[in-house]
Amino acid sequence: MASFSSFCHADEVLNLENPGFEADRQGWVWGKEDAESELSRVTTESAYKGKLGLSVIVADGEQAPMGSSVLSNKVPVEPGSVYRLTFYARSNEKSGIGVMLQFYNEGFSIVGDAKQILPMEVGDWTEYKVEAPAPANAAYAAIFIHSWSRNRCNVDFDEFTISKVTKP
Ligand SMILES: [Ca+2]
Repeated sequence: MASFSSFCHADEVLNLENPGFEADRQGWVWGKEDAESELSRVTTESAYKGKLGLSVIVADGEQAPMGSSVLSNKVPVEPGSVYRLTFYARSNEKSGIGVMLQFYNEGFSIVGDAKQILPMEVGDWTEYKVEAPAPANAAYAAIFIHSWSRNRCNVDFDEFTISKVTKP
């Protein structure tokens, strides 16, 4: 059954599709308004590693009341286990945006989340980490990259991971 050695304490990296945007938008789902307004785009200028990364730009006065929204594919999780989201982000302007580790049940309804809100200041590439236990009714986890309505935003993202944290 378990092929995992009990002596192995390495965290288990889950199978996110296209976590560094090297395959453009493959595996990620754009919210309707974001797709229409092109707030989030895969560009060469927003790469931290490889050739491509995700750029989220919301200008002052942008007509995007829902804000930007990009969702990863859903990966299976085990209730009670702790999961860690990591990613790199660079804020080119003061920006109102956050990244969520979301948990879903078997019916794909959200049953919990943990947020990393980026500091509202200009900053170079920084690694961010968020950890949370999967709720008792969780079946999947996904990453949601979301700016708030009418907040100005200019942030680059790359190199997302979700890992199952193995406590020694
Ligand atoms: Ca990349």
